[in-house]
Amino acid sequence: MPRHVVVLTGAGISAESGLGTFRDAGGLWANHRIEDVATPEGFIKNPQLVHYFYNQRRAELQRVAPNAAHHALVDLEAELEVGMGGGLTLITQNVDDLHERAGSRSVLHMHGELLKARCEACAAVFPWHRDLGSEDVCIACGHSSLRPRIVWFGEVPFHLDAIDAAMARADLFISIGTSGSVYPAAGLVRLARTLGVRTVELNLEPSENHDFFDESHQGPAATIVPAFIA
Ligand code: BJW
Repeated sequence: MPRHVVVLTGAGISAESGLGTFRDAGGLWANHRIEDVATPEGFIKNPQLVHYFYNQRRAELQRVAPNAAHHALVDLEAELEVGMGGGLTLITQNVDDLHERAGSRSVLHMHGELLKARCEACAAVFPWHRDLGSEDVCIACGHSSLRPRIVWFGEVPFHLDAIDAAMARADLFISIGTSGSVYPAAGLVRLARTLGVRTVELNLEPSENHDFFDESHQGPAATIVPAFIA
């Protein structure tokens, strides 16, 4: 029985809650150009469009709830801590807060969080209270340069040191609901293999990294995650 488990989640775990993924048919990238809404250059070019995109996604987030896959990870966390004297490190690429709402206590949001904003002038981070626009002023320094606290392409993801530390002590790595197409997250399975860690993929279909996993289960997350963890 593993004691230290690292779980990496992607958009697929929130799909059955009602949030769209990125690369599936009809996903977010089917309707939006990545360069326009998910790069620093896009934000410089048209901040109102980027704010609109994230304001819409925040509105969607208010209408959804965690599903059985999010809840199963809470159970796993409790089981590892109480029963095994180990722990779970939950790394998510998702910017939604469904893991927290399910009850996960410690979540590493490597691509940022929809419900936070950051000042470009002084880097202060604020909880989101209402929709943002280009005219919004940073409370801490008075500059009007608030941006979503999201990691866009070309920016360095958050929590990389904590992720490396967790991988170094892991004895099981589980990847859930991610296409394995965005780095450095997509490289974690290869790191796990290098470290001799057992690797498991739980996804609707084989991901781009499918061949690197020791074990793979295909199906909707709300079904296969609770089944795997039980
Ligand atoms: C279900 C399901 C169900 C559906 N049940 N499953 C060439 C080679 C290597 C790297 C690069 C390269 N060129 C450029 C790069 C770097 C770049 C990158 O990786 N580009 C690739 C496109 C190649 N990466 C970056 O720029 C990153 N930064 C970086 O590298 O910094 C340099 C650095 C790193 C480390 C140290 C020092 C320096 C930053 C990446 C930022 C990604 N940001 C986004 C958008 C922002 C967040 C937001 O707006 O929400 O993050 S992109 C988007 O993709 C989002 C996601 O988090 C991310 C991953 O997507 P995810 O979660 O995998 O979703 P999908 O849609 O792709 O897949 C869903 C999966 O679920 C599918 O497989 C379905 O089958 C499945 N599914 N329903 C179970 N019900």
